[in-house]
Amino acid sequence: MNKRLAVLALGLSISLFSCQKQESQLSDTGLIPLPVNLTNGSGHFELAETSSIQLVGSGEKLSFIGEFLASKLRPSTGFDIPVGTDEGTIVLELKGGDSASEAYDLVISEDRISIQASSAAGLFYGVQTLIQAFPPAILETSPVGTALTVPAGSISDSPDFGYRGSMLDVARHFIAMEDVKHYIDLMAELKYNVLHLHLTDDQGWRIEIKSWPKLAEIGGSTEVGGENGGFYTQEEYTEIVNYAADRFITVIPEIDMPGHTNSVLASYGDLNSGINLPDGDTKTIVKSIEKAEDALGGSNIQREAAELYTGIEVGFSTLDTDLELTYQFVEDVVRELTALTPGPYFHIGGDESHVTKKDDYIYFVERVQEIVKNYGKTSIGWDEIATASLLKGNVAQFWAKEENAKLAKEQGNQILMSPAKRAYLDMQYDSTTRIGLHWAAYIELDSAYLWDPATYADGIAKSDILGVEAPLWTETVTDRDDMEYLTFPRLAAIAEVAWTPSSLRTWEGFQKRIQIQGKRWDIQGVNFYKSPTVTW
Ligand code: TNX
Repeated sequence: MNKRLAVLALGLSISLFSCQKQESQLSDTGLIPLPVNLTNGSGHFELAETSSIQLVGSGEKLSFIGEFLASKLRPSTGFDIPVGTDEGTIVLELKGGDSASEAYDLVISEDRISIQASSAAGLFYGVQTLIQAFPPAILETSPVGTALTVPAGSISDSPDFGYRGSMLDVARHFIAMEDVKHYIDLMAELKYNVLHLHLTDDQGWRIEIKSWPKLAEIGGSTEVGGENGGFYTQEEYTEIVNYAADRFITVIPEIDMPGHTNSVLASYGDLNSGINLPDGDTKTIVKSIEKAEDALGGSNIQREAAELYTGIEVGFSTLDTDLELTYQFVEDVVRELTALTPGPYFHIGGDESHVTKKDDYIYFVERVQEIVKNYGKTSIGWDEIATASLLKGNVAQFWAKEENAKLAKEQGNQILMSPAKRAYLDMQYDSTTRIGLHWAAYIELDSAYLWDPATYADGIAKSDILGVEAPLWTETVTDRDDMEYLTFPRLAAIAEVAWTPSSLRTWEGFQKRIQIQGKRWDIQGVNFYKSPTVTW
């Protein structure tokens, strides 16, 4: 053997040897949220021309999940990956048992992968974990030409909180249906199960209401900054609800009231008891009718529509809580929207009603809760609603005031945790972030990750908590790029806060795994923030 050949052979054997030694472990594949139990095995499973998916059990959802997995494995492998009931190499089994459980078991051996769950949701989460356990290249949209393998091992997993949500404010800037679907896909990968749509605010009304058509036509016509806005027809809303449901995500619609209602008051003058005085910019000031009458010497004030509002101030508008028509309006909206919404919840807003008198606010919230209940749904509202007397089972969404969370707890109601200082996706990462607000905090990735819902608020224990939700307010968010930039990677951090018990979570562990998640987002073209707290 000549010298060059010998060196080459040596090099080859070293690299072969190190290849074997470095075979990655299941625990190193960058799983987010971190599974509760994971055991590494030896060897790996490799996708091949002969790979197929076998469905065991029954139901429409089962075949959807099988096809969903196949659709993720086909493009990058170029293999057929048929789905059926014949014996296959990847077995998805829907067992009998607790259909409310979101748990799953995933076992990967050299020649077979098995995912078992007693609910379709659990099976879907097992599938999401399996996809993450492959190298990021599995997400490529054309054949990669290299072996795609997953390390052997087993996982037994279930979530810490049953409500794992994110909110999109589609009111300040309208978010097109295709972008909402895209967001749902990215949420599903992280095992979120609730999408809260903030459908209305001062700057826009985004859902068609057939009995009050001007809400969408006029109230939906603009957005922050004065561009054209938009709204979802009832058919489009249903399409979003169904798209989310296929991915085991429940949509919760929010109609924010009695404050944050300028778009309503601009659509129907009959609902507007204030006089609206533009104060030099586009801001509308609403005053009570009595005050206006006083000021004008008791003359009869004509109700007239407010001006559309395109700024970002909060807290200046209110529905008239003494006006019967207000409750007719609320009931019509609740009736139409609950009929389109299969999930158990209806969000009534209730935040920052700074120009509603306290007693009026309480009266309004209590009356609206009854309306929602009459249509078979449970109300959720921002934490201020706990100043009213809450119906049994209703939920207060904590965002700012611990006193309000405590009021809810004292009434025996549960709390949804969205502390603005940790979970608000619209907060800037630091003072240089090109978009976002910072009234609550700057939220770097570690800050979004390093908190525990069960100890965050004094006096609020784990048993008081329904779950966790990360809201994206969109005052500064104008398109998909902006949405992705503020949301990722923090949405992954909050996913783990909601899914993985805090005793199992470490920042160092998350740092390593999120780096791999970044490779997945790169392949998917997601414009995520390259936080300096991570080596990407
Ligand atoms: C507060 S959070 C609001 C929203 C704003 C958000 C901006 C809450 C219930 N109300 O109206 O969009 O701050 O961060």
